[in-house]
Amino acid sequence: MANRKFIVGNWKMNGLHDQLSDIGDIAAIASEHKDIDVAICPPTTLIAPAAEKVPDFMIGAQDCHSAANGAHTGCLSADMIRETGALLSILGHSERRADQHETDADVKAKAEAVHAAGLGAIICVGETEAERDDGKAVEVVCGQLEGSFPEEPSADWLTIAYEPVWAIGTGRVPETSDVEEMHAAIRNKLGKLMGDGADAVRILYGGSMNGGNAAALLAVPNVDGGLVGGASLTAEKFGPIIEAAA
Ligand code: G2H
Repeated sequence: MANRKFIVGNWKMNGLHDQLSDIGDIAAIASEHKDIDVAICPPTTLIAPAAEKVPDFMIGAQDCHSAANGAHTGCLSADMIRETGALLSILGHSERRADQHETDADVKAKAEAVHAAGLGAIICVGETEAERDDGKAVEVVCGQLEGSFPEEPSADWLTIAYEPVWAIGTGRVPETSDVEEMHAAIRNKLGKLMGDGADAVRILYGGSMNGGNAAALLAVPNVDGGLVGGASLTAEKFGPIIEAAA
């Protein structure tokens, strides 16, 4: 049986309070499509006001520290994230793996902290263009998945996002045959890592998804949704992606 589609907007470092109206507009579109799940992960500053504005809509964070508390200036714990009203967190996005030097072990620890706090986790994996050109894309992505994988995985709280680094924010999208190959490899790896529950873990595609290409990407086997950056910032752009998934 196909998994319920999951469309997640990753606002990255975009959005001031004025943009709460966009979250309201997106939530209104999502409310018309009860057969799929939709979430927005705005900057941390907007989580609490967004959760208050649209209490029936899923709001998430973009990162979370693995420690419960302590001397980690500028960081937020999973309990703090939950208190803001977030229900999930993106973890190990390639921008954080590059900019903040996050390792697979860091991402695994974050996933376990998020789970302990009762939040969902979206673990991101993806190869660079050089790794793809070297024919190592599947090996790299499956290695990241294994290294980032939590000890007690369950589809109830865990989602995987495949985001080829070279497709992020570039307008370039892999061939659907390459997406199919990678998502099948991730599904196979999930089976080895967790056994029976693997088929229910949703695997999202991310990287320059937009209203024009979403339907084709979402129709690929084992693509259970999308993690969307630039095209999630307004209802005008994100609405067609939600509708393509519904
Ligand atoms: C990939 C994606 C969101 P964009 O990072 O996670 O961004 O859709 O802008 O490529």
